[in-house]
Amino acid sequence: MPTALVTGVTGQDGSYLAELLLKQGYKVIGMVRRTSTINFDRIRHIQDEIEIAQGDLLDQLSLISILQEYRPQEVYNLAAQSFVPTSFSQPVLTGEFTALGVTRLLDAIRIVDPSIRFYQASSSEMFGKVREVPQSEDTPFYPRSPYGVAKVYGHWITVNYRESYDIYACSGILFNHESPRRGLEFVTHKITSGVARIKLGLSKELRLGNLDSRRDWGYAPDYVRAMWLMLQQDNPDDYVVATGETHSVREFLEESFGHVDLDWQEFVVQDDSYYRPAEVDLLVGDASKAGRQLGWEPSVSFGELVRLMVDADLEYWQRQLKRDAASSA
Ligand code: NAP
Ligand code: F7E
Repeated sequence: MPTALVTGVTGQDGSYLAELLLKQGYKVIGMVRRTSTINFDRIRHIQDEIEIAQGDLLDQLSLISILQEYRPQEVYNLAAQSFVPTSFSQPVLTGEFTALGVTRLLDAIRIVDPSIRFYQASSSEMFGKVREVPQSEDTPFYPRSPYGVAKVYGHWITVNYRESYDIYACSGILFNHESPRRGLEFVTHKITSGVARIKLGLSKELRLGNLDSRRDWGYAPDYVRAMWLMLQQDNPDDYVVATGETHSVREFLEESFGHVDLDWQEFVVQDDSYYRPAEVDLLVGDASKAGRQLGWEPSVSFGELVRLMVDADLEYWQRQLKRDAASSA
């Protein structure tokens, strides 16, 4: 039974990847950092099937110890400070987690067992002010946030360890991918949760920033499959993972409010506080290399993604309402 270590297992992608690896017959070690309150909401259903290991990307010795204890064959580095606005307010901490954390983990691999296969969660945010449309593995980077800058560092240090130490290290340049497990602060889940609350009479408005920016939005479970495929090839390489379609935040609003027969313009309030110091205006990926070499393709369309997220939020808030009614009865 192969062993895989997943950092960031409590996050959106970590939880879906852990499920996929369990299905493939792996022993899964999920690395979690110590918090005063346990935050296992996304992995509660598989908590008994995976092993939890305490570690932190800020602490090199904890990474070395985990590798020595569990001897994984594959390491997926999904942990990061992943919210772009927080990277503007906490740029140094973002660099520590999202940039230097990658070096700490790669160096732990080099010291403990350089035959470990390594996946780095790189991001389309590295393309930032895009140099070409669509963006592929050959598009030059121009990050527009401390998060994007940190991810560029993480990407190149992964390439550097591959070339310097012959480590099987891959960088997956993933475009935005979403699901009902997406953090509530990201625009897609903020919108679909807002739509559900408005439909059920729990909210009256939804405050948002820039509605013009365009993203290439896919479905997270599809994207973790690409991560796994990258580590099953003969040679390590870097891949763009995307749907190839781009939509504006405004189109996301039209689709999600439309799904519950509401007009978004009656509820959305534009709020300057959600604008960023520098914006990424347009992202759309060319995933043809992943298609050719990994046999990967997305399975969920933009419309399906929006509808499944709205439906999941409607179900969630209906359940909360029933619970509240039962407890007050
Ligand atoms: P997420 O939901 O924000 O999860 C991030 C994970 O990182 C959480 O489990 C978090 O743990 C953990 N973490 C943060 N700092 C840590 C530290 N110092 N030590 C150990 N763990 C730490 O992110 P996601 O959407 O699943 O994304 C996964 C990865 O892909 C991230 O690296 C992200 O930057 C990258 N990415 C995401 C997308 C996307 O569209 N989702 C696209 C491209 C790249 P806690 O639960 O303790 O906070
Ligand atoms: O913003 C606009 C905002 O925060 C998308 C992360 O997973 O994907 C994610 O980064 C767009 C931006 O995602 C609000 O200005 C408008 O243009 O959902 P987001 P992101 O910044 O694209 C990449 C690939 C990652 O790697 C990151 O880790 O939506 N927007 N109004 C808003 N965004 C938010 N969050 N909240 C608003 O109210």
